[in-house]
Amino acid sequence: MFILTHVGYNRINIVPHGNRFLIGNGHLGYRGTLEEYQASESVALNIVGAYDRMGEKWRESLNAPNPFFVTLTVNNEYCDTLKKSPKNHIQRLDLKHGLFERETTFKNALIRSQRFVDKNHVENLAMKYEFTALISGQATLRAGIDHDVWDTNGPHLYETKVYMDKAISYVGVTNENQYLAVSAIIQTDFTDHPIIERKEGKLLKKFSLNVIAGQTYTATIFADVRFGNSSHVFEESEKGVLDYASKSYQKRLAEHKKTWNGLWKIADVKLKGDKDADFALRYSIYHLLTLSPTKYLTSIPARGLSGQTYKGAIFWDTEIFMLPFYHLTDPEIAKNLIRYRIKTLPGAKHKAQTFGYKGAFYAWESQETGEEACSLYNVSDAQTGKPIRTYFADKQIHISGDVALGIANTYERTQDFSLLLEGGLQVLLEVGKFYKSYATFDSQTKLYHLNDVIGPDEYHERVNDNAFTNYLAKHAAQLAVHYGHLVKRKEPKLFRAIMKKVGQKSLGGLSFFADHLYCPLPNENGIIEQFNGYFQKEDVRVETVRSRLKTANEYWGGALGVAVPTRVIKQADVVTLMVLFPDLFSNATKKANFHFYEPYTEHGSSLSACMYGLLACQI
Ligand code: IFM
Repeated sequence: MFILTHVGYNRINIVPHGNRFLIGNGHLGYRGTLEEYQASESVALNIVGAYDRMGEKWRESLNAPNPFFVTLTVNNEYCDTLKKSPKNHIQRLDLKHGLFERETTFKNALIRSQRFVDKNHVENLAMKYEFTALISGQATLRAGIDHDVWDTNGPHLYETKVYMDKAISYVGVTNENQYLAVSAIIQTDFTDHPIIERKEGKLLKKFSLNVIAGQTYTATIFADVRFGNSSHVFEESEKGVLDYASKSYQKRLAEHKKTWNGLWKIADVKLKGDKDADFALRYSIYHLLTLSPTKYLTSIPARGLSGQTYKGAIFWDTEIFMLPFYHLTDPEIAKNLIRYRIKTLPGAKHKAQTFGYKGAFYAWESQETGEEACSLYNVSDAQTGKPIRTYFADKQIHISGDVALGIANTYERTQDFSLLLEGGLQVLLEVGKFYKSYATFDSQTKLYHLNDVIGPDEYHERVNDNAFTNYLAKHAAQLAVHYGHLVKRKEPKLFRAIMKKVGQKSLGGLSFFADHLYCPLPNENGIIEQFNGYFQKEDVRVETVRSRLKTANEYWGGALGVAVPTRVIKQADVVTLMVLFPDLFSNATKKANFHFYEPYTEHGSSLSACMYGLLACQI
């Protein structure tokens, strides 16, 4: 099954359906909203790699003005879900072809629309909007660009110019002096003498037409979105939309579908015997296919292309949770995701320096340059609204190891040696250097420790020797040594040049570090302690901790959260370690840890159940 369908209309679904019916092409994401929706309904056309900061607020990804805004009245009766309850409503997402469709019946008209974000032309999107008159009379259709954009921490865009020529275009400048241009061409199959209307943040063409009951009228909209540091983005966008609209909607759609068919030929997985699981898996694959960046050197934000939640930033989610999919389906995409980390190495080095360390400390939340985008006060108190200091940016040091693992796994999958030569090895060495500089050496035991960290379980901050982090850091240092020797053997001259860049004479120091970094072993019950002192925490289960909440949205972590004094954890931690390094642990150890940690796990992140699932499969 490739179709997600929802029948019936309820305003309660406006926001969740925006996410569920999302379409995208790795560069642009368009939420599954209806044409009559506006900022208050969280309409968003999200652009990957485009960010802006408004004043002291969080720097976040940009939502572009919406080129698919359409409203309709027939005989002065609104055909608009926000103003009139529809008689019927069906919304569909065709996963096979990245297509959104709606069909809504009002008293006076039946509206059908279909849209796609073009997989072959990443700056373009197209929509066919048609209505069948159910009564003869007078219709008014308004279509165009809605530039009253929904922002979490905006406003980000200030109008610099609007153009009304062959195309209608809106050009805005951001707080950071970047330009964003959206151009749209509206073609209709009815007599077309529109009036230009500018009101309430919209740039519209108003079409008035006499309609006959039973007849269908179609408007096709082609759009182009550009972002860049010069106002020339307008010319690019105008030219872009003219080129794009030079082929018919059907032709563009056919080409788009062909590309999607090709992607599914490689990526589809069928589960026999469980229809729901089969669909859920396919639905996840669909989202991964909408996310692959093909043209620009960007990566994949944690919330995909759905909007500004998590600031459009890139987390460890990409390397650990998504990259394996691209290894299997599209190694070129996988390599680009790695190249993004190579490109952002200067940001990681800068962060390490800022925090007083050496090497590369990757941003917990990374944007286009790799500078840290994670705020020091990332959550707020549910009762008082006051900001709570979180240490994600400062202490979640496993991010650098996640990047290192991503590089090594991608190299192993692709055997593309250029990845190592063109920055991959340098990143590995800088990551090793970072961990060594972070670690404390105990001269009595001759062991290194990684103190004051946060593991994947974010509820326990500033802990010592988090097992996941230590094993990963050890492995990262081993990778640097291993690939260092490989490059030295194959390309000695280049190896010397890379070592010079990193400021290291030999691999001996990293090798010693890897051999002497403390990694906790299973105890007599086969359990690896999540961090030093975890077993001493209060032994209560998730439900008990939940019952202690005073407010529904209260944060369980931070300094005072309900989970902090207990064994209750946010997400898979030791379990993730075992999934990533399956050969290091026996099946009995995996089983013991699965059963030990699961009752303590809140699964407060979508990164949790999947790891338990994977470990269950291994077991
Ligand atoms: O990276 C995750 C983190 O592990 C848990 N909080 C949300 C982040 C983004 O998905």
